[in-house]
Amino acid sequence: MSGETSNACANEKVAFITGITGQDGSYLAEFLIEKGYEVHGILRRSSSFNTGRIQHLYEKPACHSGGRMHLHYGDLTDTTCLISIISKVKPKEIYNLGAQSHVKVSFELSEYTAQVDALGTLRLLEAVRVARLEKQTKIYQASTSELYGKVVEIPQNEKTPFYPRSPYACAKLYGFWIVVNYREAYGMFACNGLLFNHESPRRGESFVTRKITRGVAKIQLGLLDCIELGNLDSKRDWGHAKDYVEAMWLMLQQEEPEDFVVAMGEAHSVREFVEKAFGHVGRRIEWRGSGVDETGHDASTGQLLVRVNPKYFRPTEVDLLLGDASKAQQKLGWSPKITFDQLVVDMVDSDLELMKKNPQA
Ligand code: NDP
Ligand code: GDR
Repeated sequence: MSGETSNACANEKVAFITGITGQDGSYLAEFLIEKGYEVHGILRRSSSFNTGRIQHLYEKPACHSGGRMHLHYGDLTDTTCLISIISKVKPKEIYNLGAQSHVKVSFELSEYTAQVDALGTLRLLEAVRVARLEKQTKIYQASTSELYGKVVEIPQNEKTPFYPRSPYACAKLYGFWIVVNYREAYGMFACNGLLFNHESPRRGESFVTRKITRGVAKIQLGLLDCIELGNLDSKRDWGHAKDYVEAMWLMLQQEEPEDFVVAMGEAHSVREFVEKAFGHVGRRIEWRGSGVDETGHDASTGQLLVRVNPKYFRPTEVDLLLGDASKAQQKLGWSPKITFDQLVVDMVDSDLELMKKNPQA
């Protein structure tokens, strides 16, 4: 933990990441350090360690002792700390990835989600203004395909109208528009990345892809009987987080601030993800029943592997997300390197390795 002040002047490569301890923040920190940046991030106070995803960076002398990575206690609900850190660090680039990012949880924690995801974005923009950095600091806002919500048009691009379907998406809608407003009102270089779902072995355990790959690994090792899931029919455009953090950086390297969709351009159902993940360990799923009574079985042995549990259903669901990333491909020169099939394999293999080392994980 470091409260050290940056020695770098405003012209050097200095980045500030909110959400550095999360999936994307950890990959982005790696990516930026690799590019020679000094990276600062905020760390939330918690009763147990929450630095698991960046521990390897923190322990690397080149990143830490060499002054390449600095963590500051902070929170997007605390204006004073944001002003203080930003004034001190004077980042050239800010990546606002910090959020209560779980859609289902946002129905239970709706006000808190708005505090962090909506007002947190406003606090950050204001902190940049208070520090008088609005003309020199570029800002990336983690916007989301969840803004499209109820299907209005397929595929979804930068011009598709929004129809949010959760407190999370409504909070992120405010974040999107306040970024656009500050860009227009104060000439700030602020961009929204409309990123579709992206996953990895570092994905939080309660998101559906990771829940499935952990479940497959545990079942294979005899540590679990069956995976309980919610809506198997919803479709997502899933990519790999490693590819998506590059798009964030590219947005801030442009001459003009603009908003971009980042997606693979293919949609797969949750059911299909389950089939691919079990397929990778040599098991074919046979589906029986329908709706809340649907179950998935090993086609050879009949063993029950998947069961629907309505407790995982959402009050309002997003049925289909499919992105059109043509603008990012043309203007940023961005294209994904990791396919959907490779993503599934990466996650299952990683969870198998993890569970073998530590069955309690
Ligand atoms: P994670 O849930 O993995 O990480 C969220 C990060 O935000 C964590 O570092 C978390 O800290 C931090 N955080 C939570 N609450 C606060 C707070 N009050 N103040 C400061 N930081 C906070 O999310 P991802 O890495 O997957 O996503 C990154 C961002 O991108 C999020 O804003 C998400 O909404 C958005 N997004 C994600 C997509 C995806 O598919 N992954 C797609 C589109 C957008 P801690 O570790 O302490 O919990
Ligand atoms: P999402 O991701 O809501 O798209 O938000 P999540 O993995 O939670 O859900 C994807 C779809 O799977 C269905 N589903 C389940 N989901 C979870 N979590 N658990 C289950 O057991 C389950 N069973 C079925 C869901 O109903 C849904 O349709 C993610 C987050 O990263 C957001 O922060 C981000 O903005 C969006 O992706 C783009």
